[in-house]
Amino acid sequence: MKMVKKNIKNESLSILLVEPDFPIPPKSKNHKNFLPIGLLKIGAYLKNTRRVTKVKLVRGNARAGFVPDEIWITSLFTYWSEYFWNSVKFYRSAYPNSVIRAGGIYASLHFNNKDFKENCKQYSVKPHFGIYDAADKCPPEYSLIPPNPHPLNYQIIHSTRGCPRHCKFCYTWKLEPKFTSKRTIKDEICSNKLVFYDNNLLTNKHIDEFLKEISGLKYNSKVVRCESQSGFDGRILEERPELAIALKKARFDNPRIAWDWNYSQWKRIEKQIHTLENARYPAKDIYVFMIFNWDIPFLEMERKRLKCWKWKVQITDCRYRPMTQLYDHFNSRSRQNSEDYFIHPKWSDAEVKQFRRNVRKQNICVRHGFPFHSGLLERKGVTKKLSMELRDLPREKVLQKVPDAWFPDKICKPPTKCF
Ligand code: B12
Ligand code: SF4
Repeated sequence: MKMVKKNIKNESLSILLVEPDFPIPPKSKNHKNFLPIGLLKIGAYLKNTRRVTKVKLVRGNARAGFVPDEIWITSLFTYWSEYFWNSVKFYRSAYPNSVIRAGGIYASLHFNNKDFKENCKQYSVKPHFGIYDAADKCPPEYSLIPPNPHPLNYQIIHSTRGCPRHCKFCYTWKLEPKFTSKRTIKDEICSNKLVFYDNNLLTNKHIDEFLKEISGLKYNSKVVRCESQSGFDGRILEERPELAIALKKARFDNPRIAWDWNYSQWKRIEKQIHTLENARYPAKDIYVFMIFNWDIPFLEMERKRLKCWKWKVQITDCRYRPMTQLYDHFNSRSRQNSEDYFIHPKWSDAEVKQFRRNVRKQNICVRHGFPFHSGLLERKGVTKKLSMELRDLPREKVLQKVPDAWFPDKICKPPTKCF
């Protein structure tokens, strides 16, 4: 690839921001889990830069309608690298003379990787490592997002960057080596719903005054509600149970904690759940993150699942992929092998899928307060009356009436045999 034309200092610039065509269902594009928030911050920064006269965001691979001087492509999960490279190829061929810059999670985690560097050279891409400091300070420019398929009814906040802990399966402390905390966010508020993308919110150095500020925040004369996409650090909740009450007062919904390690830790997890319950969070609104397809084998994970059933809390199952895994063609409906997606040496494809199914069915039971799950009944749509009748029947009777009834309270190995 020949060298691209260099921009001359003081020349005005038009910039295209690109979110690759990640496998996000179109209807979820504006969902709180899938917003190219890094690009929105960069967009805000560029719009305030005098030399930049035009900034446009494209989601996917499509021509811009003008020839951009620079194209800034973001990246996300390492196992979505192929979508990133497809965008690079598309934009390099559409605009052979534009400068292409790349950043985001995959570009940062593979920044020093030989293949990554060679590909950057081949397509004449300038990679960037980690946070883009000047942009990170800017509130995201939400106006860059078209209001389709539905308008945004939330805003994303980072109150901290980095994490003081160094868990071995986590890359946050590599991506964000510097730990920073904000004391206040009141000047950033532009919505009644705040979604926090902090890695570990409770480690905010000013957490007490921070939560106090949020509990008093209003937007358009209405209170704000909050959610943290990452879990609350259970060790901090154990040491400072009053923080659970402060979170509730700050109107944090659906609190999540993590149980990434062994079954033997259940007493601590139980205590953390009780701390949240004591702060008036109903058990079914509490979520426990669990990493699976990892060092802890299937049967131990099942024992962890049974504990969550006993506590009547929901599970957020997180399938592990190592950083070196550059693709993920996981399909819950078919039999697959390690060529399709990463399968941990202690796990099998059938176990990965069985565990996921068990968690999904169990979560439905927890949410609806039902003692068993049935796909047949779910498809038919059960009347309230029948569901109340079935709820009170002994197990054998339920199985006579509902042959596919699945009870969460037993270890359930693949394929479907339970013992
Ligand atoms: C919030 C979050 C989520 C949210 C939202 C994700 C999202 N859309 O960003 C949700 C809940 C959906 C999520 C889910 C998962 N997540 Co997550 N998540 C995060 C978290 C905590 C923050 C991401 C964030 O703040 N983005 C916000 C923006 C501002 O940051 P940014 O995109 O990096 O952009 C900045 C820079 O990168 C740079 N930049 C970005 N683009 C560009 C482009 C150019 C040209 C330049 C110059 C600069 C630049 O500038 C920006 C401003 O500073 C990160 C940890 C982290 N600290 O990154 C983990 C993280 C990304 N998640 C991770 C994982 C593993 C997951 C899950 C797979 C967990 C699981 N097993 O279920 C799932 C995946 C679900 C799926 N659909 O596949 C891993 C990814 C590891 C990997 N291999 O890629 C991370 C790194 C955490 C970890 N455990 O190490 N996650
Ligand atoms: S506490 Fe959470 S965010 Fe921090 S290193 Fe561990 S897993 Fe990552």
